[in-house]
Order: sequence, then structure tokens, then C-alpha cells
Amino acid sequence: MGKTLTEKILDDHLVEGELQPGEEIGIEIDQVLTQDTTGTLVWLQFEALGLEEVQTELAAQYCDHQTYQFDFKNTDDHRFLRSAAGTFGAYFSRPGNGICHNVHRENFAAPDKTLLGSDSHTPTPGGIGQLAIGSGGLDVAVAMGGGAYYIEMPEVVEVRLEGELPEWATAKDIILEMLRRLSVKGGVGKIFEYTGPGVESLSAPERMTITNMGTELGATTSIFPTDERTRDYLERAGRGDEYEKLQPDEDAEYHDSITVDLSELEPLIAEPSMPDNVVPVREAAGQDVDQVIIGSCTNGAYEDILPAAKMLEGRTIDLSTEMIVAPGSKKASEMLAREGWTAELMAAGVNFSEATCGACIGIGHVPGSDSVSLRTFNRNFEGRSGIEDDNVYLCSPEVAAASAIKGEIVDPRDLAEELGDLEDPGFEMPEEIEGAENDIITPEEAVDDELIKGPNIGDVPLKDPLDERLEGPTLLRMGDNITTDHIIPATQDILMYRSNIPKLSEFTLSRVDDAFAQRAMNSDGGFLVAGENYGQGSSREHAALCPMFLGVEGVLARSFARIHRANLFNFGLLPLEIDQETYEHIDQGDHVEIVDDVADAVRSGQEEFTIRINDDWEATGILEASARERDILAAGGKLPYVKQQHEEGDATAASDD
Ligand code: MIC
Ligand code: SF4
Repeated sequence: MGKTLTEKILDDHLVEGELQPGEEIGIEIDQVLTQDTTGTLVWLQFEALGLEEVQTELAAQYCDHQTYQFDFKNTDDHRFLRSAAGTFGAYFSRPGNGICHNVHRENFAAPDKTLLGSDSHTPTPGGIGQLAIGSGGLDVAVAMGGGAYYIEMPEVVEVRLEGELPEWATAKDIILEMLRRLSVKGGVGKIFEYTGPGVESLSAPERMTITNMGTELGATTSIFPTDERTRDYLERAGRGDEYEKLQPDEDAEYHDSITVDLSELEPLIAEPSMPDNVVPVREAAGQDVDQVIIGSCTNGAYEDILPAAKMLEGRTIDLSTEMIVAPGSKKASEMLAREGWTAELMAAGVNFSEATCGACIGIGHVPGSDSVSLRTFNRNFEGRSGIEDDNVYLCSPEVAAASAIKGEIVDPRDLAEELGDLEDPGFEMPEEIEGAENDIITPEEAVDDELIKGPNIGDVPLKDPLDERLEGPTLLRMGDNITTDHIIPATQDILMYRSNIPKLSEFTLSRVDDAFAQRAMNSDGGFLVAGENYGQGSSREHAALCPMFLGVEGVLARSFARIHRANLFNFGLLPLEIDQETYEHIDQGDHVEIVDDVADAVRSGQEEFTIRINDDWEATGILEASARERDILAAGGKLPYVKQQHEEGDATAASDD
């Protein structure tokens, strides 16, 4: 039987297990990336593990999420990260140099390599044949120290692309179509492998828009085969020698197959407030738009901004609409400026942001109350833009530019007909992806050789090993699709505490119930109850660490999102799956008791746990976990577990002497 492309790359990197869906596998990681809001914990944990030097081929530390440095705490984080990169041997991308995924794809991403990143959109370079996975920071720290990365082998699903995109339809519409069909949980436990004749009609950056936003499907990752379009991209980035041809075998067997006929697509839009709330733009047309932003790791590259610039050349945006361009990288800014496009956009009424995530997580350009914001981003979770009850729509740069011209949501095909002289700008690659190189400090150029910790940078709290008895109240009962933005929001006022867990914990679940943190602190332990897909979205491990710090002992949910589930194990919180009936019957405040000797049951491989509620009725909670995950949980989390292993290793080595 032939192999899929995913299986080929995994096979080459396999250090443990078998490539059978559902089996735990350990893989070797070639490259890691981390960014400013997850990176501080990565390095603090790297230090706490006693590691001294980066062991992967490459490690890159980006400063991209909060580059405006509104508070000294952000600036201190950046200085700490520079010092950690220098001390331990990573590349350091300076604040303002661009979003990690954009800068990584321009400088380091390469086919046939594995990449692990503490950011959920790490799968972006899947568009050029890299097997790239997002994870919690502790997994990145361990991989950077030379440890394998463990996941449950996902199902490999083929997405067969037929035909070619018609005028005004874009790569963004392909991934929006996937979300329309499959929903934000349709990709959990899956890797999407793109195949078919439609692949060659897409350039590498277009493919990377798709793999980037595959994260919104809940997928482990997404990947494209490589071909001349990949080589072309790498050559323009000055790294043509890193090209490798990668294809699945002709007789590769996929777990499932989905066909998307590109010729049938039209401009699509995700309505508030979930990325899978997708409809044709024409269905949302006519809605007044207050703000339009082009940017983010999905559609903030030079190649994404250029079509909008061409559409706006010689035109102006509507007087009732504000428009911002936030380039994904400084190179993109520099190229647009050198070619005169920045001036064109400014003349049209556009304002420029520095190359940052910024508005994507409510840092700057927060929409006004009761207003509509149209963005080329990947997430529109409620409140993420920085204001509760926001109305954020997601679309392609072409739809964004057309709507800015009209002042209301409009399908560019209809605007073209109305204006008579508006043409589909098409997709164009830059001659060369080039710009200043001095914003990346190589390990050899490092300016620091010891850690610099400002007053806001604390320690990583540790948990005790799992208790025999777990009991406590249901501290909060939540619905389906709770995001990590609900658990630990990323907005400016909160983000600056990412390196200070006691303070950050005060904001835990504040978006769902602002009395939660206090209630949890006053209680001696307790549980969270949630519906389907709990913890979707970001990779931020703070969403597990902060509840742990507040004393939460476990989460009872209908189902869990992949990265968050791993983070719960990493910080010693028991994740139990419950059925719909149990979910419906448990109320907030109910007393929950896990009847079994929990520590023993977890260690011994028990899957069914008896949950007694209010001493009145009983239900079953399921723990499907590998032996390794069970040991991590029993030890109180991955940090104590890895330390324990090192100590045992040392003891064995000593007794061997
Ligand atoms: C996001 O898009 O939600 C973020 C902010 O990039 C996060 C990382 C973080 O919370 O720091 C992600 O996607 O993992
Ligand atoms: Fe940054 Fe937004 Fe991309 Fe996350 S999704 S990495 S916040 S641009």
C-alpha cells in the first residue's frame, strides 16, 4: 500500500510508535518557533528543566503579538526573550519584524522538515510541504531540548482540489468553504492533505493561507505536496536550494476524501462570531462597515495586500469607513513602500500599522461599540477584537477592499459591475521576497549570554502529584466551542501578565463569568463543566496553567480541542469526557466526587471513572489516554514528570557506574 505525504514525513521522523490512527507516536522535531506571548513560559520551563542549549536544527523566537509595548511589562518580556534566545542558542526576531508565521515562512520554513510551534497557526508552512504543528509551550521547550513530540496519530484526510478558481474567488474562499462544510470541530484528530489537479493552480502563498486557517477546523495540521510553485517561492525567498519534491504515492490510501471544485467557489464571508459561520458575501451584502483591516498571518503577506492596493489605486475609501493595513512582516512593508504601493494606499485613505498581530487579539484598532469590522484574519471569536458584543466578519483582501470602497459589505463582482472599471487584480508574486536582514539576530550574533528578568517575570507554578481523592464543586458550567480566548483573553490589559501567572489567573474565564476566579480561589478545588470542543483556538498553555493555579482539578466536557487537551495533561488537570445526558444534568455548584482512587486508576490505565454528583446520582467519565499521558497526569504535570525522568535517568546512570 502506498503512503500519503504525511506518512512519508512522519515515517522519516518517527522515534516511537506506529502510524496507526489513534496510536500515540513520538516524532523528532527539526525546527521550533515561539512568540512573545507564549515564549516567556517556553524559556522559563526550558530553564526549569535544567536544559542548557537548543538541540533542534533551528529554534526561532519572534516578538510579534504585542509590539506596541504599551507597558514596560511587554518591553521586559521582549528583553527577556532576546536574552533567552542568546543564552540558549535561538534566532531572535526583533519586535516589529513581523508575525512569527510570516517571518518563519520567509526565512526558515522548508519542505520535508518538522516544525513545532507554541502558536496554533504554526501549520502555515504546510503550504510548502513542511509538517508543522502547533502545541503548548512546554511541549516546545521539551522538543527544543531534544525530546520527541508525542501526538495521537491523526487520520489523514485527502482534500482533492479540482478545477480553477473563477474571477474574484481566492484561496481564502477555499478555506472558508472547508469551514462552511466541516465546522470548527470538523478537523479534530485529522490532518488535511491537499491533492488533485487544482493544487498546481495555486501559488505557495495561496496554499499557505489555506494551511494557516486549517487551524480553525481544529485540525492537527494541513499540508500540500511540493512542485514548481514551491520551488518558485523558495527561489524568490533566496532559498531555492532548500526545495525538495514531495508527493504522496499514487496508490496512497486516505482515511477519507473530500472534493472541492474550485470553479464552483464564489466570494465567501464568515459572519460574527465563529469562523465557520460562513455564507456567500452576497448574503451579507448591504451591511454598513465601520472598519476594514487587511493583515494577520492568514492574509497579511505582500501578495495579499497587493491585490487590495491595486483595487484602491486612484480610488478612495468610503468616508464612513476606516481602513487599516497591518502587514504580516516588515519585509512586506518594505517591499510595498519601495514599489510605491504604500503611497497609493495612503492616498486612498488607508492607515498603516507596524507588522504585528495587534488588532487580531484586540491590541489596537478595537472596533467602536455597536459597529461592524471586516477583517482578513482567521478568527472572529466574540470579544477577541477587544470589545464585548463585537461584530467581526472574516473575508479575503479583495472583499475587504471592495467593501471599504463601498462603505458596506459588497461582493467584488457586484462592485465591479457597478463601477465599470474595476478588474480582478489577480494574484502576483514579488520578484524577490527581500528586505532588511538585520531584524533577525542569529545565535552567533547574540547580544546577551544570561537571562534578563524584569520584575513582572515570575516562576512557573508547579502542581503536586495527583491525589487519591478528587472532589469539589462545579465551579462553572459552560456551553459548546468555548475558546481559549474565553479562558484567558489575550487583550492588551491582560496580555502583559503572560509571564506573571498569579496575576494572570485573576482574569481566568472572566469573559464567561467575571466572578469565576474569586470563586475558584475561595473553593478548595473544584471542576469545570463544558460542552463540545472545549478549549478550541489558541495554543496558549495559560488556559490550563491558570485554572490549575486557582485549584481547578479537572474538566468534565463533551469533547476537547486537541492542543488544549494536551495542555491539561501538561499541567496535571484531569480531562474526563462525559455524555450528553450527564452534561445536561450537572449544574453549576453541584458537588462532584470522583469515586475511584484517582491516582491509582489513572496510572493503571482505567478508562471509565465513576462520578458521583451531590451524593445523589452517578455518571461515567471517560479518560482515553496513553500510558505516557497517564504518567504525566499522575506526576502532577509534564514539568515534574520530565524532571522525575531526568532524576531516574541520572540515578540509573550513577548506579551503572
Ligand atoms: C491566537 O491567534 O489566538 C494567538 C494569540 O496567536 C495564540 C497564541 C497566544 O495565545 O499567545 C495562538 O494562536 O496560539
Ligand atoms: Fe497573530 Fe492573529 Fe495570527 Fe494569532 S491568528 S498569530 S494573533 S495574526
